[in-house]
Amino acid sequence: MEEILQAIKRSAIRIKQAIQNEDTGYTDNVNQTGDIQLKLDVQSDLIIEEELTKVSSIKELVSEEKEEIKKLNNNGKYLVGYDPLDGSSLIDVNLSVGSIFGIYENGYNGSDLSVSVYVVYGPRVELVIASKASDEVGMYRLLNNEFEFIKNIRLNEKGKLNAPGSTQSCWSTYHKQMIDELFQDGYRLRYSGGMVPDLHQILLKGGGLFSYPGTIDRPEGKLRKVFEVFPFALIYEKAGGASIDGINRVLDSTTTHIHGTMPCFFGSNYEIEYVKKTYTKNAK
Ligand code: P6P
Repeated sequence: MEEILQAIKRSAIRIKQAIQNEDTGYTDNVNQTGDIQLKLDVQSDLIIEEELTKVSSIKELVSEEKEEIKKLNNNGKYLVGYDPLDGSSLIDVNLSVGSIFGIYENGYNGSDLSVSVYVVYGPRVELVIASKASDEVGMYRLLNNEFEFIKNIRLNEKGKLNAPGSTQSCWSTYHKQMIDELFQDGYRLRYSGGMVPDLHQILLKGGGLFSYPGTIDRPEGKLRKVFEVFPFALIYEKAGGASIDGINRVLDSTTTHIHGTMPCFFGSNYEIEYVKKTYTKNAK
């Protein structure tokens, strides 16, 4: 596992340099999710693949930017799913973006997730790691080209931030009422459209709620289970919070398609209980 974490750190340093120096233009390609790929999407994916390919304990890789699974070592123990540059369309307006990694064993269900890592490329480059085997969520910062440990992250039981994603005109009536009630309760709107910085902010500011629900236009939501939702669910649970699909625990969800999506809520316990109560009451 340590070899994988070192490869992720090398990738992050290279991606940071690419973001700062390379072309932010679009390619002519569309990825699995229907997003037009930025040259930086492709380059970040290549960097990660190159670095992870050096690690003999990895059995296979699957990228949000590629349809197929890439087999590496038959005797490898780990399966790595990753989103190389999440929110990349924000780069050309100079907002923060991130890379997300889920390190799985035996399969890609929520219960198979062993370690989560994300990197946020902002004014500073920071990396957060959570493991199924530990209750600590470690935050590291890139200083003099090395990731140095800064602190362990803990969520408060109740927070102050509200990050409501997806198309508001397609929300259910009860979801809209729930979000509005949080704002009436004094929560602050914090939403950039970048999952990694938005979730990083809630973690570091003590808590709140990030939501990307199922909607009329996208009943299964938009965020990808293997590359985005499961990794952040482990991090939020280990930081003392929770993650559900509205009713059920995200990490109890199974994966039928590697690029599958699911509605998701991440937050402090108070807010997640509030979501669960609202959705349970309104379940059909
Ligand atoms: P919306 C970025 O494209 C992304 O995949 C996540 O990083 C982000 O949370 C979400 O989409 C934003 O989606 O529909 O709120 O603009």
